[in-house]
Amino acid sequence: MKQRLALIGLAFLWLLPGGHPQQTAEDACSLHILVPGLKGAVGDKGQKGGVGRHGKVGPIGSKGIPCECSQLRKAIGEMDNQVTQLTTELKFIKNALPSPAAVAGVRETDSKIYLLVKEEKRYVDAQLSCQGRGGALGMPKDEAANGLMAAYIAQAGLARVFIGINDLEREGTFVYADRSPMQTFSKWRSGEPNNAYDEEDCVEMVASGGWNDVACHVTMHFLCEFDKEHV
Ligand code: GN1
Ligand code: CA
Ligand code: CA
Repeated sequence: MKQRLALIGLAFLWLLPGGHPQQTAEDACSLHILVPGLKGAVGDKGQKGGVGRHGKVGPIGSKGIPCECSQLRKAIGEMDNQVTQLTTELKFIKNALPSPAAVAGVRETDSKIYLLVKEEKRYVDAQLSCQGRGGALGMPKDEAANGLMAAYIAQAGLARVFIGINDLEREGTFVYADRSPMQTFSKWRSGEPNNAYDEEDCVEMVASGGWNDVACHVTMHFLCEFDKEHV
């Protein structure tokens, strides 16, 4: 943080009138190049500001002191990326974690964030809760996602959680909560899905990562997932 402030300060110093009297309007460091970027990065209004973008790269200065703009621009670009990442994370924290029942910590991949919610809910209410936080019930679509979710459940000391898979619409045809069809990947436990008592249309994941169809009206903890792009 200190380093970032120092960089912002440095960028401002660079912009102060009279700081570099030798520079001409043609210099690559001219104001219109740097100001938009800085505005976005500093953003005094917070919420709406979003991330600043740099102006177009200007012409290379041909005389006067050697321009350090490429370094500054690189530094600002890096700050820009950090701001983007922090904005995403903050947005997620604000939207997804107001509930004290959410267990400590989340798990993430490059594209998703997973959140285990330690509230016992029926399947539909669990899905609504995830949606209310900006996500959906976790949908393990490959081995990696399934393994990550299973490890998360096990580390939290839970035995089972609802995940986003069901055959509510058509008995025996399981789909993900986003309505996408099951592809080649699945992780049914041996003998599942069995539609026991003729009433199992929702799916739990147990700590070892296996899936079992269960009744949708039972209550249990659940695991939400969030697209990093959309939090
Ligand atoms: C459980 O109630 P029981 O033991 O017959 C489970 C079923 C599984 C079954 C596997 C509510 O059924 O979904 O298919 O074990 N039911 C519940 O043996 O967890
Ligand atoms: Ca069923
Ligand atoms: Ca079952």
